[in-house]
Amino acid sequence: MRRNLWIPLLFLAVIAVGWGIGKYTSPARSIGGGAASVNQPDLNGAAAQPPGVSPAPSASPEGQSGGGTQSAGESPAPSASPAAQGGGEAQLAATEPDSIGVMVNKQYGLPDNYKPADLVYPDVPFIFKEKIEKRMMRQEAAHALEEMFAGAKRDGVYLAGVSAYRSEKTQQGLFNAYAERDGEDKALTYSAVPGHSEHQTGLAIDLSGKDGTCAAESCFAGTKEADWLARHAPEYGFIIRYPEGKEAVTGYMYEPWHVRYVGKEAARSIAERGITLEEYYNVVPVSK
Ligand code: DAL
Ligand code: ZN
Repeated sequence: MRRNLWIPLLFLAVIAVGWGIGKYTSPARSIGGGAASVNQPDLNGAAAQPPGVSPAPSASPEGQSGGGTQSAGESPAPSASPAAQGGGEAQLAATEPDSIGVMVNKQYGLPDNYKPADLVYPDVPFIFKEKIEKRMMRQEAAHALEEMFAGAKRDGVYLAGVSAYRSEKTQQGLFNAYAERDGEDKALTYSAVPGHSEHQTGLAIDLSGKDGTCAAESCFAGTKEADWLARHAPEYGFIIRYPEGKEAVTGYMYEPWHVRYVGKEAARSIAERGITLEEYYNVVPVSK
C-alpha cells in the first residue's frame, strides 16, 4: 500500500476506536431524548450472542424503596419477539417509556422525572401496611400481579410485595446511600442510578414470602417463593429480570426477587429461551 494512504486510514481507525469506547462508557442515555438515538437497540438483527458470563456475586440484596418502613440498617442490594421480528413495533415497545415492553437498564434511561400516569395500588399483601409510593404499580402490571399472587396461593405459596414503584428522586436517595456505604462501583452492581431503574416504570416489583424473610436479599434464592416465581411468573407476564449467570448481560447481580412485567407473550418467550430482556431486544450487553 502506498505510504500516503496510511494517514487517512489511521485517522479513520482513531475515529472508529473512539466511537467504540464512547459506546460502552458514555453515561446512560434517555429514551426518546436527543442523544438517545445514538445508542438505540438494534432491533432488527439476529439474537445477541450472550457475552462472557461473570460469576454471581456472593450476596447483597437489592435496595428497598425509600420511605415507609425501610430501616436504616437494612441491607440493600447493593414486545413481540423483537430480536426475531424487528421493525417499528418492536422499536416502539423498547423505547417508548409508556410501553409495557420498555427497555430500562444501564444504557437506556427514562425521560427526566418520568412518572407513569396509571399507577394504582395492587390488591396484594406487602410486608408493610402503609399506602405509599412503593406499593404502586401500573394498572396492567398491578392486575397481573394480583392474578399471580392468587395463582401462587392456589399452589400454597404466599407471596408479599416489598418494593414496587420508585420515583427518580427516591432512587437518587437510595443510590447515594448505597454508594456512600459500599462505594460507587459496588453499588452499581445492585442499584440503578436515578432515571435507570425499572422500578420507576411502575412495571417492576421486588417480592418475598409473606413474612418478609430475606426480602430483597440473596438468601431469597432457593426459597419456595423464589422457586415458584422462577417457574410460574412468566405465565402471568413477569420475568425474573436479573437472572443468575446473566450478570454480564444485565449489568446486575442475580436478583431472584425482582420481577418485571412485560406481558405474557414476551415473558413466555424470554423464559422459554432462557434469555434476558437485553437479549430479547438484541441490544448490546451491559457489562458495568
Ligand atoms: N436493583 C435494581 C437494579 C434497581 O435498583 O432498579
Ligand atoms: Zn427491584
